[in-house]
Amino acid sequence: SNRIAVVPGSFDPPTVGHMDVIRRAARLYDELHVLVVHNPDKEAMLPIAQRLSLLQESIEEAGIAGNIIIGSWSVGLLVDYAQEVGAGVLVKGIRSQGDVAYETPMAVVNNHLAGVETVFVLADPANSVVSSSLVRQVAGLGGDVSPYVPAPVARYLAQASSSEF
Ligand code: COD
Repeated sequence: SNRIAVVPGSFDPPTVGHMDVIRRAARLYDELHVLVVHNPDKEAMLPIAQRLSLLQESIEEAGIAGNIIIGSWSVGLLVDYAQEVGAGVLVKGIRSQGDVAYETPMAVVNNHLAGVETVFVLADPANSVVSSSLVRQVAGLGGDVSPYVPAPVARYLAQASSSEF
C-alpha cells in the first residue's frame, strides 16, 4: 500500500536534515519506517545499534513518534524490506543536483525490481549543506556540531568526543 513509506539512510549520525525529511514524510503517510541501512561503501563512525537509539531519542524528543517505526536492514535489497512491511514508497531528501544524480539510478532500479516508487522531498535550504559526512569530519576534529544535529546526537557526540573519537 502507498499509505506506508520507508525513509532509508545511513544516519551515521542522524542530522537536522534527516529529521526534517522524517518529520515531513511522517505527515504524508499513515505509517513511516525509518530504516538504518548498512552501506558497505561507507566507513562507519557509529555502530548500527547506536544510530538506532539516537534516532529513537531524536524522534521522541521531536514529538513525532506516533506513526514512526524504527528499524535496521543489513542483508538483501532495500525493496525486500519495503515489500516485507507492505510499503510502496521510499522517501529520499534532495539537497542538490548531486543528490538527484546519485538517487536516480536507485529509484529506477527499485521501481523495476519491485514496483516501489521513490518520492523526493526538497531539503530546506537552511539544511542544504548539512550531511552526516560533514558532521563526522567536524566532530572528529573537535568542532561544535550542535547546529547540524538533533540535541540527543549533540549530547552523545560531545560526551563521546572526549574518549571514543
Ligand atoms: N536535507 C535533506 N535530506 C537529507 C539531508 C539534508 N541535509 N542529508 C541527508 N538527506 C537525505 C539523503 O539525501 C538521503 O535521502 C537520506 O537523507 C539518507 O542520507 P544518508 O547520508 O544517511 O544515507 P545514504 O545516502 O548513505 O543512503 C543509504 C541508502 C542505503 C539509503 C542508499 O544507499 C540506498 O538506497 N541503497 C540501496 C540499497 C539497495 O537496495 N541497492 C540495490 C538497488 S538500488
